Amino acid sequence: MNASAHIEAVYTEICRRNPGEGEFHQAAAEVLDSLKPALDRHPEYTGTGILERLCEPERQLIFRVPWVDDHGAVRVNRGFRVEFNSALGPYKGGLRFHPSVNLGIVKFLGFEQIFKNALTGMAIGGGKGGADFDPKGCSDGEVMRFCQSFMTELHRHLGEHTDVPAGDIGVGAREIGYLFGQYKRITNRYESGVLTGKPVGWGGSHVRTEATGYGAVYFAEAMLATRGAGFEGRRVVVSGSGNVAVYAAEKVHALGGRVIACSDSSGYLVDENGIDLDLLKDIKEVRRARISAYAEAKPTARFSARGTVYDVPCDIALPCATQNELGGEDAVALVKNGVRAVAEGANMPCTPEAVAVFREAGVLFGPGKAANAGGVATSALEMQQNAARDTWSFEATETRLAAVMRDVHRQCRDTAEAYGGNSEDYVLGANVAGFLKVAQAMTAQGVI
Ligand code: NDP
Ligand code: 2IT
Repeated sequence: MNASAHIEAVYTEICRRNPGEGEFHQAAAEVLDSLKPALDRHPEYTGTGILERLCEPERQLIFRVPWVDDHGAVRVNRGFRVEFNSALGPYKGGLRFHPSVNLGIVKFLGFEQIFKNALTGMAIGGGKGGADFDPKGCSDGEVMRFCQSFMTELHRHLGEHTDVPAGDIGVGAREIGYLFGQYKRITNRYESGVLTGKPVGWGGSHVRTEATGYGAVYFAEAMLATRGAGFEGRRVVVSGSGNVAVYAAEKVHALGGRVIACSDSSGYLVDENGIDLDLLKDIKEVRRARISAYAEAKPTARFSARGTVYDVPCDIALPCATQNELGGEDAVALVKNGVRAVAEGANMPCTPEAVAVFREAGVLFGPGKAANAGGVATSALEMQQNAARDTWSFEATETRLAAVMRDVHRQCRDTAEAYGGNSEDYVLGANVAGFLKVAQAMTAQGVI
């Protein structure tokens, strides 16, 4: 079978075998569409079921999570962990707590994670998990009881050499703390490396909180540098106002750019003076409130519940909220307003239509599996520190993160050049570079 027919057959089988999992189909199509030149050059991967095995998770767990709310009512959520691929190391990837979570979303995230983790050059496989639990409006006690129930089931599948979760949407240091406490209690083991994103002070790594956002900006900086440009004096729009968005904005400001807009699921905020990050952090991290509170506190800012953050003219856009949040029309608006670069801090925030618009217009586009790899890379640095019972300084850790992001950027360009002839095709470069590392390891480990 030739490469195109093979890819087509694998994709058809994914859709047949995983009905209704639209996000997983989308993520798989995005990777498969890039792989023809890799399969043409490596025919050995066509006859050995590499693609078929890559697209079928090694293990998928779905479990009941019962918990008692503050009114004494029993609530039931659904928990997931998809252990997708362990060719390069223990399953590694975050947990997402959001009402929209379902198996297809966890699978798309786990699939992306395989290639992202490969690009980091660290010894980590791919996995993802979560629950359709909505922490918004829950008390700390409710979140703790939920996390304890979630871990009561999940603990048997985890381990520092087996599967190492971390945060994602709705899961930050508070949740990781509760999850770790319950794991320790059930197993009677202080196994630091079983979860990453722990608070600094008892096993967490400096820079993990900042890493995804900082890393996305380093990646965008590297892309811009290839065209002799940078962040200095640039108008930047960031979507979301969570962990990734806030620290992306912080690094943009450190590099001399100005973040003039951000958002949450209730609307978007424009502050032409540059978003005041101390105020934003207080609203989102301390008060856990909505961004509309920012406009109430700052008369220079404007909050809008209608339209999107991408309507705001900018030079650089950093989508840092969630999947498929930036569609074709948003991309057209960005291009019309002169956007030069887009780097995905979130996982798959740009729809295929949006990516096509950027490609057509020659806009630099950094796909999430490359641009947001700094978070999981720093998780791997946390695992290294835990294994050595060591703590590195903020500066030393950030230097490592910056080096990883430069290397991911270089791999994307070199691979895109070698397999497609256009070094600016970061989508092709990221997909092929990640795929080749995993395929080599899978081949060496036999049919498993
Ligand atoms: P947070 O929960 O800290 O923040 C998420 C932000 O996105 C919030 O502002 C939230 O708004 C917004 N958002 C979430 N879901 C939706 C939705 N359905 N519609 C509109 N807005 C939404 O999550 P993170 O910052 O950690 O994650 C953001 C993205 O980055 C995700 O795609 C995640 O997978 C990805 N990522 C995260 C990494 C990490 O280290 N945390 C690493 C790599 C990627 P609201 O509060 O109103 O819900
Ligand atoms: O999407 C991601 O890379 C994450 N949510 C971080 C995963 C991790 O293990 O740090």
